[in-house]
Amino acid sequence: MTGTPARPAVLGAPPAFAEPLPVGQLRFPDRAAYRALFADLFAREYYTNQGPLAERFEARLAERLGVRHAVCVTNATIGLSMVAEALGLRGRVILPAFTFVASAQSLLWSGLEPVFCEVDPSTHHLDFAALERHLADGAAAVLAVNLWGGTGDPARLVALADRYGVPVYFDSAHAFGYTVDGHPVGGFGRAEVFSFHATKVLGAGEGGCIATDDDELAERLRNIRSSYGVRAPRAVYRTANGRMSEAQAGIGLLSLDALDAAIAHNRALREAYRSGLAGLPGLALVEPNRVETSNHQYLVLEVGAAFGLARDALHAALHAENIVARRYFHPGVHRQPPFSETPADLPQTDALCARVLQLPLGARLDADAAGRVCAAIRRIHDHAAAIRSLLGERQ
Ligand code: T4K
Repeated sequence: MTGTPARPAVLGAPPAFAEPLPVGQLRFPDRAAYRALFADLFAREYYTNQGPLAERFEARLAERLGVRHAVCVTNATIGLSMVAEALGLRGRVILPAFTFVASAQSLLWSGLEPVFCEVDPSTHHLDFAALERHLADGAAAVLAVNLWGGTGDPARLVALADRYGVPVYFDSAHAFGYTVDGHPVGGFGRAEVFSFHATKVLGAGEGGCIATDDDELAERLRNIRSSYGVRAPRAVYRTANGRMSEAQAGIGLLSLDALDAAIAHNRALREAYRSGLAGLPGLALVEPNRVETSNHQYLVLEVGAAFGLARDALHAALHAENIVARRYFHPGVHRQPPFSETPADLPQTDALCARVLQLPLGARLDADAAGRVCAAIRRIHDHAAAIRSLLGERQ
């Protein structure tokens, strides 16, 4: 770690951090608990196929999410494809383009046609008027995405789609631990799919789960996943080998024990960022939309003209400080292959993709480090004119 340079690193000062500080600060379980877990796993010589850890993890997830079924899977992407298969979807599925590419890729693997819908720039979630226009054109389903510790209005969304007889399911990869309208996120629509990727608030190394209150859908999902864990056989057209291993489930259980502490840590960091960025023009901290309780897993900024630098210039200047901010999601999925061949016309999504920036958050960061990220941003702002001319000359 270096001292506090008066100038930003992009103009030649030493970087604010000696080592790269990534956005995803992984949480590792207590080492002793981790060793005991793996000692037990090796002693039992049972690695996968709905073992006791996977069973226990599913029961605890269902309880925490307030749903009848949590079906654990290898990762969220395969979970999304499994839901599409279990619902028997064919044809067009409406989803936002302001999402991680996996949301749309899950549809391609299922032979479905993504129809990209505008998002509301004030919520970052599906725009209801645009959604209704797409519903009127006909669709097999809506795949809504919960982002940034927040959600759209899931009850309103499901009620709107119901009027058109269209099922809704949710990509809730970001959404573990929220409550909205007095309910944990997990029970809205036909199913919700969570990710336990290493960078998520609840990590299992890799992994995910499908939450649903629908007994029949859950049985179909268990049959699609693999023969192990099936409670009642169902004739399914395609299977997915989407099992969760015992190692994943074990890490997931340890992470679940630490979840509330992780959320409290995130909340404290958010407050540190809020006070560190206070008064800086042109920067808005995105608040978790519509929820009563958030997991605060993503720290999202919107960069406006008053900051003095465009989002991409701030991104480059932060990288020079070893602050590895990310432009989630840039470009929008409609501008990524193969969709970029005939990109949908989504001006609100494009504008949003051009101004959002994620800052580091998570286990390795403390309030002091968050303060130093904010101080670096302040220095960058103070030298905006010099940085503009430097980056302009380079381009
Ligand atoms: N839907 C949505 C809305 C999603 O955001 C995602 C995934 C999915 C669906 C699909 O879920 P899964 O099928 O993955 O379960 C990351 C994550 O890989 C991805 O899970 C996440 N969303 C997306 C928003 O971000 P990358 O390519 O930017 O992540 P990556 O691996 O570069 O990690 C970010 C940073 O974290 C790295 O720069 C370094 C640090 N890191 C990461 C890992 C994995 C570490 O220090 N150690 C590690 O082990 O996509």
